[in-house]
Order: sequence, then structure tokens, then C-alpha cells
Amino acid sequence: MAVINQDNLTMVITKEVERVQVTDIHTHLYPPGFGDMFLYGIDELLTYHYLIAEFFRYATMDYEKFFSLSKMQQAELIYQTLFIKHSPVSEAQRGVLTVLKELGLDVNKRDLRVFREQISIIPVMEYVNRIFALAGVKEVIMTNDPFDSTERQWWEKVGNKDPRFKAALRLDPLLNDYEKNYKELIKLGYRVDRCLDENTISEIKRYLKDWVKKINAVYMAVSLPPDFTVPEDSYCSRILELCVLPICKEVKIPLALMIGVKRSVNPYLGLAADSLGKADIRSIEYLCRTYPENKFLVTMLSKENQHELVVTARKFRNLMVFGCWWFLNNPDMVKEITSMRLDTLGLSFIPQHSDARVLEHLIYKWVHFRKIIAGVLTKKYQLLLENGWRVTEEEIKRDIEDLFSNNFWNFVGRNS
Ligand code: REL
Ligand code: ZN
Repeated sequence: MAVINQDNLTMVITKEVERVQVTDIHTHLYPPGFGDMFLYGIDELLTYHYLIAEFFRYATMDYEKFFSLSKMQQAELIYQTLFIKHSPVSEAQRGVLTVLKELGLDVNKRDLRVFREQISIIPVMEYVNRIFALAGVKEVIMTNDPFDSTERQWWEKVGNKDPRFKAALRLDPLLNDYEKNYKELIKLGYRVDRCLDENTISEIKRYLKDWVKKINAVYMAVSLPPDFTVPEDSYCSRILELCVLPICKEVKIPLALMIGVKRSVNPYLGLAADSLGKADIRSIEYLCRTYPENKFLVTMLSKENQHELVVTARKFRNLMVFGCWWFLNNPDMVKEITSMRLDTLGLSFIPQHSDARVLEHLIYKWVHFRKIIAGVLTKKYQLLLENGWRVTEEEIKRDIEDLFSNNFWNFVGRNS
């Protein structure tokens, strides 16, 4: 049991952070068996909605014209604009280079056709395995929405055969737009009405229970706007309290609340159209206090919410803070937020998720994050050594495994 000293601290932490196998608790990935929903390859990487938004910082072409082009043409334009005509310094741009480098490609070829060829010759399953291995990810949680008819067909016809991909039941259409979407529930065979009468409530609960079971969901999840308020007399708040929380409690799974997204501020941008706003922490306090037997995984999108979120987590053990979500996933913010969480919560949080939409995102999101957290953790253990606290290699390994995987599974109450 090696005791750590000032000289080997950095080396031990870096080694353990590099080799820990990650449970990636929130992604938009699908298993290879889900046909066109399974996204991978350089053209998907280049047309990631983060890069589309960045492309239009420079491009003057009409939005419609861009979106009418084929994926390969869009990728070509993005590549020329963001990588050749300007240096790719943004986090999402640099991410593409990290992926190519980790795959062993020569980024200085600077030739999209070469990248395409070199990736396409690798057999798909071998490629999937290689990506998981390079990213050091053992399993990912998906975002699964039965209201999406394409996705629903895969669950109904095929189901998921790859145990590395675990399901989460996404509730956005149900909670954020019930008036528009309740007819979808009727099509799915649930006798619901526009008004939330007793029968409708029990049918929504039946829907939730059926689909949690069908996809074996690890948790339910919803993304919410900055003005999300509970309790209030809205469909969202009422369905949450009357249907979602009772079923989460009954089937013993957490609810993930992802708060602060302003959808479609510039609708021309499609998936890239969303923005953010500061939310009111009082709704989280209310939920954690009123439903102590429910568990809440919470991430917030606005930087301004981060401090009050960690303080709230100190007050409620049924609240698990996770990830540096989306617009927060920039190195300097990740560093600051992770350090603040360690100072405030010790090791009792889930520091990151990838939000990967394209398989290779797993590589860059985790390669970049490992570097950042290794630096932050080194500083924290350094302070322990200065306090005369003897820490062993095993203890460091344990702590890192908790952060990257066990905290999630312990909170969920399942073994991985
Ligand atoms: O799960 C969500 O709501 C968001 O993470 C996504 O809507 C978003 O598009 C995602 O790509 C962000 O990273
Ligand atoms: Zn997401």
C-alpha cells in the first residue's frame, strides 16, 4: 500500500484518472443496432450542432441553403471555415482534433477525404469497441423518448442488445408540452384527456411504468426552462408531482432535472438554436424537501446557478449534482466548477457527463475532462499532504472510481 508524497502525487493521480473506467451518465448516443440513430464518423462530428452555431459566426450563407445541403457538403463547409480559414481554438473545434489524434490519424494532413477514408475502412463493431476503449468508458446512459416514433420502432421491433448502452426515460414532451402531445399518448394506447382528471393521471402513470420497464430505464429525465417552477398550476408542475414523482418512488429510480435551457431562441439554427438562462433554485429546494423519498439528479446550465446548487446539495442528501452541462463545458469553467464542488461537497457528486451525440464525442469529452480533473484533484490532495494526512494509492484510486462511476450507481441503488 504505497503512501503518497509530494514527489509522486501528480503521477499517481494522473495514472488513476487516466485508467478509471467511466460510467457516462448522460449522452444522446444509441446502440449500433438502432440503425440511423447510431451516429458516428467525421461528417457527423463536423456537423455537431455546437459546430453549426460556430460556423454561422463566420458564414454569411442563408440558413435554409446550408440545411438543404447533404451532410457531407455541410461537413466540408464547416471544415473549411472552422479549421482551414481560421484556427480551431474553441472547445468543440479542438475536440475534433483530439478525436482524430486519438484515433491515430495525422491531423496535419488537413484533408477531410483522407479522414473519411481512414475511418470508413474500420469495421463498425471493431470501431465501436475502439472508441469505448480510447475514451475509457465502460457504459453510457442514453436519452430515450418513446414519443419519437423512429426511436419507438427500434424499441418495439428490436430492443437494445448492447449492455454498454443503458436507458433513461426522457419526459420532455410529456412535461414541457402536454397540451400539444397528449394525443401522442392516446396513439400509444393510453386513455388520457387534455385535462388532468383522475383517469388521465392514472393513465400517465401507467405509461411511465410501462416504458420504464420496457426500456429498463435507470432514471427518468427532463430538461427544463429557466422559469421552471414547482409547485404551480401548470401542466409541467402538476404532472411532475402527481405522476412522475410517485412512479419514480414506486419503481425506485431517480429523476434527473436538467434546468436552464431556453429552447429555440433562433429557430433557423435547428438543433443549434438553444440558449440558456438562470433558474430559480427554490423549485429544487421545494422538491428535495417535499419528496425526501425521491432522488434527484440535478444539473443546471447557467454558470450563475452553480454556487447555489452546491450549497443546496449540502442541505439535501436526496440531491445529486452532476456534470458541467453543454455551455459550461469549457475548460476554465469546468476547472472552477469542479474545484468549487470538491471544496463544498467533498467527493459526493458526479463531476461530468459527456452529452455525446456522436460516438467519437466520448473520446474528446473524456480526454479533455480527465486532464482538467487530474489537475484539480492534485491540488486538493496536495493540501491534505500539507496537513500531514497520509493518503495511500488505494485511497486515491477508490476516490476516483467513486467520482467517475460508483457515486452514480450507489445513488441509483443498482450495481453497475
Ligand atoms: O439533453 C439535453 O437537453 C441537451 O443536453 C441537448 O438538448 C443538447 O442539444 C446537447 O447536445 C448538449 O450538449
Ligand atoms: Zn443532453
